[in-house]
Amino acid sequence: MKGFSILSVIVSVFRAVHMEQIFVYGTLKKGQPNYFRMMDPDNGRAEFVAHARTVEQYPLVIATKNNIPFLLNVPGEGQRIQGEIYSVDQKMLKFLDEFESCPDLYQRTTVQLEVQDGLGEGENTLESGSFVNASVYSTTTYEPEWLQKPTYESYDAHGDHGLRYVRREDRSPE
Ligand code: PCA
Repeated sequence: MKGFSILSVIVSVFRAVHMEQIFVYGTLKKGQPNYFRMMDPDNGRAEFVAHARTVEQYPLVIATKNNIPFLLNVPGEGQRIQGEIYSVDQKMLKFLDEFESCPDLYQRTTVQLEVQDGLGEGENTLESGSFVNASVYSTTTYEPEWLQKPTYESYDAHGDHGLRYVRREDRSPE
């Protein structure tokens, strides 16, 4: 049916232009404490695109009494950061902005990435070795002492650092 296929092309183009690529480096990564929130269809849609690392170096530190990971928006310091690119719809983006207390705690900025593998499918394919821009929850509103903290290339909530991430639900009031 011709009419139906034109409609499905329109729908997929509409969807594609309303998707946003985000780079996650912390608790939203696969295997990390908040990954399930991105996979919950009630929050919107998120599709894995590729592993990637930042072109520039940034300090990725673990801070606050809740041991939250932060990519400090200080390019040139720290390390090239490992993470994952996801294609998310507007509903998921809105959910993540709220969940990450953006723009109070984190600010959504643009980061340049080198793609490490291209596991995504269809419109989400990115070639290994290619460079793309994506949104990232980084921060410019950090405490000056955070610049003295150890930096990590790849965040793992269960890493040797022993700084246990306190989930939002388990935090004590400020
Ligand atoms: N969540 C976002 C920012 C830091 C965090 O824990 C992420 O994983 O990219």
